[in-house]
Amino acid sequence: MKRRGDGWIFQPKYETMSREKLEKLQEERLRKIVRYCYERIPLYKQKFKEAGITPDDIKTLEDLRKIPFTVKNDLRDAYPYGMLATSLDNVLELHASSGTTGHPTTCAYTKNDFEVWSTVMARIYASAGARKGDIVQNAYGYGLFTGGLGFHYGALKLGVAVLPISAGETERQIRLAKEYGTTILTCTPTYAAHLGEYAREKLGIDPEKELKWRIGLFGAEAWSEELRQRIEELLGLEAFDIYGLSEIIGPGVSVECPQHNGLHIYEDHFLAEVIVPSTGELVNEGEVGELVLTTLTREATPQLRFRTGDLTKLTTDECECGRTIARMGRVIGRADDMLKVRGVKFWPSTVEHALLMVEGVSQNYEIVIDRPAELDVMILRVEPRKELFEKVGGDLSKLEWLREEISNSVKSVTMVKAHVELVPYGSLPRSMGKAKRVKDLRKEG
Ligand code: DLL
Repeated sequence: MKRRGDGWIFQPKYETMSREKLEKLQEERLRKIVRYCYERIPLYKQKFKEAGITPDDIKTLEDLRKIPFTVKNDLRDAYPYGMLATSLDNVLELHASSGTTGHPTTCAYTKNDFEVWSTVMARIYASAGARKGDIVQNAYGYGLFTGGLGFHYGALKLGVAVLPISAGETERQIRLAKEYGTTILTCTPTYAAHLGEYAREKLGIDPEKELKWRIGLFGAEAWSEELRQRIEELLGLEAFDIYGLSEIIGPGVSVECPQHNGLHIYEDHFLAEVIVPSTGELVNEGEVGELVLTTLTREATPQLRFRTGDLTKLTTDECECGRTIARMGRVIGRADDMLKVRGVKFWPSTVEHALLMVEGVSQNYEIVIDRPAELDVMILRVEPRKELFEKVGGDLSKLEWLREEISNSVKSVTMVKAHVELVPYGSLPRSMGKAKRVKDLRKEG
């Protein structure tokens, strides 16, 4: 995949302002939002009281550290309207984020929140090189999931056409992509890979030659650099990593520029810190920890020091694209998704990295952790690439060498010896949204 590098900057005023000016702006906004939250949301008043502080104690960016963290459970306890900072008359849209546990939290938007959301999403499209004349095929799910509407509003703001197809109906996705000549694909990375496979294998369409997709904006789940390469090969487009979460804004917190060297955070709206999860202390710049975000401009459901659970690192080093805003690294995973097998800790994305480094392995895999007796076992079910599977006539016993290579790669990267099972190409479930690749049978009893 050739990098095109034609990304541009939608709002240079905010994306390239000097760090000094930016910090001044953040400080002003911080003082304002802190008072706003304190006066309007009982939970914050109570947290401030417990910490022995008032909004007057928060004057500089350093003072932020005095504010207690907000965690997902705070939002769940306040469901449905306890975290709302404005009266319902000012709310234009409500989203309920269900998360994996099923306890919902509310994310609400005022008119101004829409303006912010659509603007940061327009910045994201521009960063990847979207221009008037482009057509976005928005294959994120529409509905309470924030992906579909977030990408929709951003396209409208930028003035590019959007095909609101939502997730699923894979054959129709490819057909419409061809008929309408859509140029930008937005969906989860897992679904992007599936679309590529499906087009090639079921419909005999080579997306690189027969479709016009040139940009992909993929996020909502952790994915590896190796998967990016696979997707770019399968679809013939340039793939950008985009990050966000419902509680903060939806998609729109950060995105890669054409340098593909970290995701630029829109720091005029979202103040980022990285902490050691166990102690809450700040890590040094460049060290991995849990991302904590404060919304500087959100009106309906603002958050102070919200613990995202996502592990990443931050850098404020200058980027060649000209943006001065900080960059976060690709998200490794969520603190609560970390796997612990026989005492060794690692993330599913590390397993993906180890798997996809092996030539001949497809991006379709499943991680099963079990404890049949005393010891944990990690079983990896992996599909070989289609060409290879067909070459051996579907006889997986002829791919013993591949099984061994996978096992060695995973062992050297995670330090855990996995039991690798090769399974027929096409046999594992394909996902249209956020993939569930890990089955921890220890937890299921
Ligand atoms: O997934 C927002 C989004 C939609 C982002 C579309 C990008 C594209 P939630 O459903 O609230 O919101 O889930 C948020 O998803 O805390 C991360 O754990 C994970 N996540 C989101 N983007 C990425 C990414 C949307 N680029 C949760 N890499 C977050 C890794 C991601 N994980």
